[in-house]
Amino acid sequence: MKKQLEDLSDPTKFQDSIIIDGMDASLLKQMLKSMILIRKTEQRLALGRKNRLIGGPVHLGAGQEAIAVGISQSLQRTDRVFGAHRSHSHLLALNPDFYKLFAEVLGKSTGFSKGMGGSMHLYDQPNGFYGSVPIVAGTVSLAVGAAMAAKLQGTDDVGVAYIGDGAVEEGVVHESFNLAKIQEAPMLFVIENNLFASHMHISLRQPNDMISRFAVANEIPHKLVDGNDVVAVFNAAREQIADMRTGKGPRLLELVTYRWYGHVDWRDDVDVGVERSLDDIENWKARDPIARLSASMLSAGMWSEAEELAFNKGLDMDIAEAWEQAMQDPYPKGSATLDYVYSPILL
Ligand SMILES: Cc1ncc(C[n+]2csc(CCOP(=O)(O)OP(=O)(O)O)c2C)c(N)n1
Ligand SMILES: [Mg+2]
Repeated sequence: MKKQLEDLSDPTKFQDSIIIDGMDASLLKQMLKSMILIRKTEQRLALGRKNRLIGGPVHLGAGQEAIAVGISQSLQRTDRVFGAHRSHSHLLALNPDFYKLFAEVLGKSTGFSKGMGGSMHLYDQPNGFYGSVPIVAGTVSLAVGAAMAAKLQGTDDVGVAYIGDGAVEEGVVHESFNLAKIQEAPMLFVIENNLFASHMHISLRQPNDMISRFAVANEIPHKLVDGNDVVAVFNAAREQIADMRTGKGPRLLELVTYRWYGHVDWRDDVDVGVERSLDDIENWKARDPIARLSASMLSAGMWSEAEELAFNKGLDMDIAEAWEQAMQDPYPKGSATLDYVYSPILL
């Protein structure tokens, strides 16, 4: 395999603090807190799955939080964001309501999709999250349609699709790149290149590890960034989204990252492929997007250990309370399937 990602895919690199010069302190705090909230929410989900309290599978994105958090700072509520099977972070970066996520994953009527969807069918349109589905690449063309609609409606809204390196192996993604370009749709293709699709490393699936080559093929301007550096993600996305809002057409952002857990559920030592060693996982944990931002802010005097301790403590309590509440919440009534899933109209 041709290795065009070079250092970005080497887990022993980029483990230090990140560059935050010129960044607004309150924005950095907001991004740090958002990443911690997503991490802790997913850790609670991991525990719920381990204890068999959650019935369906959960795909956790611990280690990848900087991507959704960095991008979402430049989004507005009327934008149209689409995810897939690993989308807790995509939703929580827009709406940090972990209680509604817990309720959804537990199948309760108070959840984001009224308990009818679970972890892989999330929906929060009022906050810009148009939906996620388990079908890999299943939402990408829908996102392009939503972006085209935003343009036709004369708004400055944009479409966003989070796409894995594995999803790019679905033909519809390439049709979507082409259509977005030919229509100059305000569409941001976010490639979360975590080097794996289920248990298979990218070297076993593709001749080249850099997904941005497909942007070149479709003449879509693109950027390739360290996905574990939230400031780098923020800056790249801000520039691209500003261009899209002023009618400059689609953009592609490739973020190189890694997931800490295995493909599905709470263990990191199952479904590992030949290339995923426990050493790699430890090295990638040292490239933790949260620890790197926290270290930079601590040394710049923008954040203190006491502040971090107090924030973590308060959040742990809120998460524990939300989990207990969601556990006690009711399941949907049987009639909910006709109200929200199947049409009650018999043709
Ligand atoms: C159309 C389709 N094919 C296969 C699967 C099984 N599947 C679920 S996730 C996944 C891997 C996806 O990899 P990637 O897009 O890189 O996302 P990641 O899991 O790394 O976040 C596969 C093959 C599926 N859900 N849908
Ligand atoms: Mg992947």
